[in-house]
Amino acid sequence: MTVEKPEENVSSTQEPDLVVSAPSEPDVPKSEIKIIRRKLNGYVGFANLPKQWHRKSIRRGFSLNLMVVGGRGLGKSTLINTLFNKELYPVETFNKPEFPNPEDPTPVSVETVSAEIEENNVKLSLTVIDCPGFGEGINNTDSWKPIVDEINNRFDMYLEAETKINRATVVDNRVHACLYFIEPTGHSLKPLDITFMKQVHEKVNLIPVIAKSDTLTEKEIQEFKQRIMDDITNQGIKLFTPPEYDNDDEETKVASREIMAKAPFAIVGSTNQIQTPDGRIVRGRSYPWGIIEIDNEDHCDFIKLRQLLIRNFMEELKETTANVLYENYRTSKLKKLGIEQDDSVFREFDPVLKQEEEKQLHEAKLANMEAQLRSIFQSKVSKEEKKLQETEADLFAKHKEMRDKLLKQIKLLEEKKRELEMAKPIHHDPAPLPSTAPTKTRKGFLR
Ligand SMILES: Nc1nc2c(ncn2[C@@H]2O[C@H](COP(=O)(O)OP(=O)(O)OP(=O)(O)O)[C@@H](O)[C@H]2O)c(=O)[nH]1
Ligand SMILES: [Mg+2]
Repeated sequence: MTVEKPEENVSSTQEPDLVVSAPSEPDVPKSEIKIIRRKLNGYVGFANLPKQWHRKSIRRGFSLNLMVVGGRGLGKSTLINTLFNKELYPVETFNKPEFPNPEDPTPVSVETVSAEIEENNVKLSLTVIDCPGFGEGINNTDSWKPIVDEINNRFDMYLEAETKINRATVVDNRVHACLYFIEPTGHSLKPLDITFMKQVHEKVNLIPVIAKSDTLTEKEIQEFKQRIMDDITNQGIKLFTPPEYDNDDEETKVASREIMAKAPFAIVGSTNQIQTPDGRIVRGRSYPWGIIEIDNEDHCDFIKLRQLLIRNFMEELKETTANVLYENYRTSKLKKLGIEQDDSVFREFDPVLKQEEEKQLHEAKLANMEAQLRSIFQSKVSKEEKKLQETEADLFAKHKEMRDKLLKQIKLLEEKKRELEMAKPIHHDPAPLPSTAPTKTRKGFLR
């Protein structure tokens, strides 16, 4: 077993890019927060991450889905064979009529070829999506439709797989790049070229190439390229452009600009090995006037196209497909289905705002509690009041009853008294009654 030796000298030999944010001060705007780059005191281990990534990538392997579109016999299959240095397509031109009958065109179809290729233990699972029949009819106005359908279907399949509960086995069948073959007429783009590119440029990484550029002179190629690019710009057609990152070194930036300066790539395809006059064995095409070398940058743009597709930007092609093209498709598709995203859910977390929200929530809760208590108190008070009123009425009734009773008794007693006085016999009393006021009164009373 091999044990990786910790690179103890990391801190002394190179400065790891550890980014530490200064403790955040509440009133300092984000842009003014200082970023401090610190040297590590010892080996931590994350410098090993690229190695881990590398091992994982090797284990998993890579994949690319490449679409080729262009008129019949423009060298699409040959270019694929040349790019991957493998006979993915048996070149079977002999069986095909040179000039297909435009009266009876075969409808545009989609043919897929897959191959597992390996280079220095790195596996690439390659899928080539060919669209035979494109541009072969008299009326080609709808030639692009089956191709756009194919791109959309692949997006739909991915969207469906992605929305399933089990997403462990989502296979990426999306089209990562589309090589569009322009006929080497030397004039300018045809209406079908423009229509096709306009239909697909927002769904796929579009890479136009000038097919069989060995049929044009160097000067013709330059002029043709210029006219094509003018048309592309005027029509607002977007071509794949590798993104530039701030931390890219100058060399990478220059290389990427050099590659893109060659668009549309003037290519020549051939898997034939031929011998040059100086004795070298090269892939190329031989003519009475000389040899065109495929892998020679002075002869054609094949090398630059290969750098773009395979050596430098394959991952960028896939990332742009996933993060830009597919995302746009997905958003507009879901919108059409009436599914809108509630962005407030993803609102950035702001502690001040959060605190304010919590305060408001708390205050509302308090107010609610207060209202509840007040209503309970009110109902208790009115209950007591009612009770008191009832007792008062009761007392009043009792009082009235007693008074009535008493009045009745008084009446009875007075009546009895009168009766008694009436019943008293009248006789002359020899002793005269004292002449006092009460007697007078009594006399009067009796009268
Ligand atoms: N001069 C020249 N001929 C080429 C080039 N590439 C391919 N050819 C030839 O063109 C013919 C057609 O090539 P293919 O690769 O079969 O073309 P294709 O576009 O796949 O054709 P279809 O699949 O029928 O549409 C073959 O005879 C090739 O040898 C090239 O760059 N220059
Ligand atoms: Mg072919």
